[in-house]
Amino acid sequence: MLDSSNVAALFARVLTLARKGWGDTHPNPMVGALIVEGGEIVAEGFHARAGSAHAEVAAFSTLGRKPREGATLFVSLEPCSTHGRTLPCTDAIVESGIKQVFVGCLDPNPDHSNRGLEILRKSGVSVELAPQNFQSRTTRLNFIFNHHITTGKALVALKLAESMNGMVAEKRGEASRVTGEDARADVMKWRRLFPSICVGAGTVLTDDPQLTVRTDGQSWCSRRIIVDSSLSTLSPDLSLRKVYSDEYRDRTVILTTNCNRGKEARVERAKELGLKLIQVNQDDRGRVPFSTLSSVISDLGLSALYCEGGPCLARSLLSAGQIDYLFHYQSPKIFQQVDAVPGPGLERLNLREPIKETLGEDLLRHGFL
Ligand code: AOF
Ligand code: ZN
Repeated sequence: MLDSSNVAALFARVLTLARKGWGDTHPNPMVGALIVEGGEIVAEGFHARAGSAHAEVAAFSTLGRKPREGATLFVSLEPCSTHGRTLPCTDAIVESGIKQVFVGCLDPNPDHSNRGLEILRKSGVSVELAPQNFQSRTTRLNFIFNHHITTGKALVALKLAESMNGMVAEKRGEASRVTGEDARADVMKWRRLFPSICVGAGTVLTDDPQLTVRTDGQSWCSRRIIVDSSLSTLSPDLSLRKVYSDEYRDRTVILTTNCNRGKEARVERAKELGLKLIQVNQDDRGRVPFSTLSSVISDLGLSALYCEGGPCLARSLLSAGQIDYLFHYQSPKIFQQVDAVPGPGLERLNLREPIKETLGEDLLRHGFL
């Protein structure tokens, strides 16, 4: 018999297994599963990418035989009950003969929610949901999937770091370090999770960022979206920016207006470089309307976008009501120079389901807007 401390430890383990799919499972959720026999874990699995085996099936195939009588399955998400890219996990569980299943949280997918539990129970399987605090943590892990599957829209997140007095840079036109080492490592973690990343033209001109993830000697790049209404980042007198010339240049998409007047040479340069341009109807100020961002991301087949500033992009997105999720890094530094650049005043924004973390000397609060 499993007591409550065993159950808690096994739930913690399935969550760790689920996280192995971090950033690789879109548009699917991260899911972990394990099989226990006689109080011991005998097999583990996780969902590695959409189209590949679901976590439960991965655990069964690691086991490589029928589970013994009295075996228990732990899975971080309610087992699916329909035929999607893969067969229903509820079938696999019933066929395996397992009679006890612990489930981390319900699947918000309207096709599955509660259905998986019902099917299992009707088939004589005892099903238990995790304690409420664990359900909340497990649900939160898949905040991108949850938003996408319930709204049908891509989740748009904004990341911005501000000094204690609400500045985003010490001096206009110069890249400055607002946060420390730990906060920057944290940004890498979120970049790795999101299937696409976005910056405005100003950031590309000033910082020439790569927007890649560099950890443990490995490098990785999501789809890079550059919002540049006038294609200023492709001005012929400008040296080629890294996002247009590095090894991941085919991952870069430039979002601009469909009005080519005055920027013919820049459009030509984009074509010569083989860069992908997405041209949308301009707004009354001749700019890319931010209301198009979420649908542009969805049209690219992506479920979420991580916007990394700068302050102009942040301000425009916030005032257009386009941000679903905010990552607000707060540094204890104070930028007092007269030419310090003020942020959009994130402090005043209330977040739903906020999470607060300490990262070295900085703070991060993140949550839904
Ligand atoms: C599970 N275990 O490991 C995952 C589940 O297209 P498919 O067949 O991959 O199905 C995707 C749906 O299945 C997805 O929307 C979500 O509801 C569920 N994901 N379910 O039992 C898993 N990844
Ligand atoms: Zn499944």
